[in-house]
Amino acid sequence: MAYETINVDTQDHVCLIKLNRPEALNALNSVLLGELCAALEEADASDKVRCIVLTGSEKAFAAGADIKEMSEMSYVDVFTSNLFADTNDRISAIRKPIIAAVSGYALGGGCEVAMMCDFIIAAETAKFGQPEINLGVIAGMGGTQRLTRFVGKSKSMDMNLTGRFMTAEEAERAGLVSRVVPAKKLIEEAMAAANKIAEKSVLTSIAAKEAVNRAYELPLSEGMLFERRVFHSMFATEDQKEGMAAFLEKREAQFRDK
Ligand code: CO8
Repeated sequence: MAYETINVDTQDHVCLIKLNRPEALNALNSVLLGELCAALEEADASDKVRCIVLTGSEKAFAAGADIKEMSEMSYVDVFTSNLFADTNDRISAIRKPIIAAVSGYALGGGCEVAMMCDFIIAAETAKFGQPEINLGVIAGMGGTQRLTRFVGKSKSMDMNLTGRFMTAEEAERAGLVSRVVPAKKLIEEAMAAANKIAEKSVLTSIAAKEAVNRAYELPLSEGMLFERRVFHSMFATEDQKEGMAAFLEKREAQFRDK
């Protein structure tokens, strides 16, 4: 499909989606959000794609929701359209792993979209923030919820109340990002991680993602039960037989997603 505000490039088993509104630092307008969700859903449904990488430009992953588009909306407009609910629901429903590769600004909705991905690899230049408070609003798509789960109450309050930006180093220390890499190596490192994931069975990638995400929804005993049941179910797959046989035979496993 041809898109206006994103570029999509599938290499081997990895789909690289690049946000592309350079004139507005990749601000998330309704066209971009619709295209992003459609591209993610297309990758999720593809037999070829086994992992997705989402990135922006060197200067900005995304500088937030498009303020120009929102500024004149009324309460009735945003309430009746349930603004941004659809984006959250559609991105959260993607089953294959998504890595956010963040360089430059990831602010407001940009930080929130990055947090909807499964993990974040940040360039040294990355800056994360929830500056909505400066605009007379609060975060609307996870900035008070997901960020708090990542970094804890104190730092989340600091970010949401002051609107200050966090460096990549601080974000790694706080547990928001999984690793920080030199800016020039960001895509290379994210693609290498995605290719590593793409070597596994899609069945186990999806199962692992579902199980980790349950940790945010369930009490420990229920989460442990969910994990154990999913673990048990893996023994019904050919890939479990192949993975364990390959280990014992000292060879690389050839997973077939069965
Ligand atoms: N919306 C619309 N346009 C933007 C945005 C934005 N969020 N951010 C930057 N731009 C535009 C600027 O207006 C400017 O356009 P123009 O050249 O036509 O004037 C262009 O991008 C370049 O920006 P700057 O000149 O400001 O670049 P600087 O390098 O000087 O500053 C900053 C970069 C610090 C990132 C600055 O642009 C900035 O503060 N941007 C706004 C950040 C912000 O407040 N983000 C939060 C937005 S609200 C939000 O995200 C609500 C989330 C709700 C859920 C969303 C779900 C998707």
